[in-house]
Amino acid sequence: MITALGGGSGAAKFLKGLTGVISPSELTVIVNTADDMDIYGIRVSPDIDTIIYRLSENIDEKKGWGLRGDTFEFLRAATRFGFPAWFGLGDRDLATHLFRKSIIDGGGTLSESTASIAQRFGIGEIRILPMSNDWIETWVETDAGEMHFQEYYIKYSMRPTVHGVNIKGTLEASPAPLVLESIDGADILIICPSNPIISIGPILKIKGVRERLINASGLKVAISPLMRGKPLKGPADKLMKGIGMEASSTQVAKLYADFLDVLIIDRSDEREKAAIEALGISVLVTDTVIPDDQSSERLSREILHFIESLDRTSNK
Ligand code: FO1
Repeated sequence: MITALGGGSGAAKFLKGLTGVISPSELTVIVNTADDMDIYGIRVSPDIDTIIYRLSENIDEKKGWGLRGDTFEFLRAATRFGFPAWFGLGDRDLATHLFRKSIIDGGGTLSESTASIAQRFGIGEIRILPMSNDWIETWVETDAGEMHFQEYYIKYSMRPTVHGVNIKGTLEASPAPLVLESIDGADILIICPSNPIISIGPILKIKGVRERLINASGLKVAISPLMRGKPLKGPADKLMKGIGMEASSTQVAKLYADFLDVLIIDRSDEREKAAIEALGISVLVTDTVIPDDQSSERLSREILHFIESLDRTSNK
């Protein structure tokens, strides 16, 4: 059994390759929900949808989110009534959100709606678990005031300078069903190449998750989302620097050092290998750029082979 923890587009691309090299029924994904947001009276869950759309091959490849071929007529019509139009809610995507809303308004949970949506997109054999069914939202403090992460990321295109990140609701939130069990029961735990602050960070803040990871018997592996201090997409470096951290693979290793066994870094960060190994973490240096399914499958195959080589040496 493999349990992966991840967020949006980077995690989805990695997981798409992983499901090409292992049986999907062996995979559990614990997904970040701190990007969730209420808009037009609908609760959207971008990271869950991005993973389901990518794994079911319905993603809009160009954007990296939303449904392929989607249109935005609702959004255009909504502006007539003064609705905000900065969040690209597609017409087909809207059906997913309304279905999720119908389950939750009917007394169901985000876990149940996620399992049902995955089922209807034909990937029900993969267990996709929200990290929690409770309200959690990421807000960023910027020189333009405090705002929801999505507003910072989309409406203001990450232009405002970030001074702080508040992941609201994690203290009160409980792990969703099967989350802790899927950490305990995993042979391998993979931290996907997602933003360590707002995609992986919130999952690690959920009650019990971090200590289960520390005590889990499975091998814990992470893929750094940074190359020469930059992510392929998104604000990871801006947020890390905004809260006074270095934006580097070494810094990522330090954030996970209390549970991590292996960190996968890109060749462009090879010079950081020794500093990361000094933290007691094994390092695999390879090409972590995964623009398509075959490069993503190659990365997963390399990681699984590296893990087997570790097992062989450790069993000696
Ligand atoms: N990202 C954008 O850059 N612009 C958008 O308009 C946008 C709309 C959107 C709608 C639904 C959805 O599930 C995701 C969407 N995303 C958009 C991506 C989203 O902001 C990111 O995937 C995550 O929140 C960050 O990982």
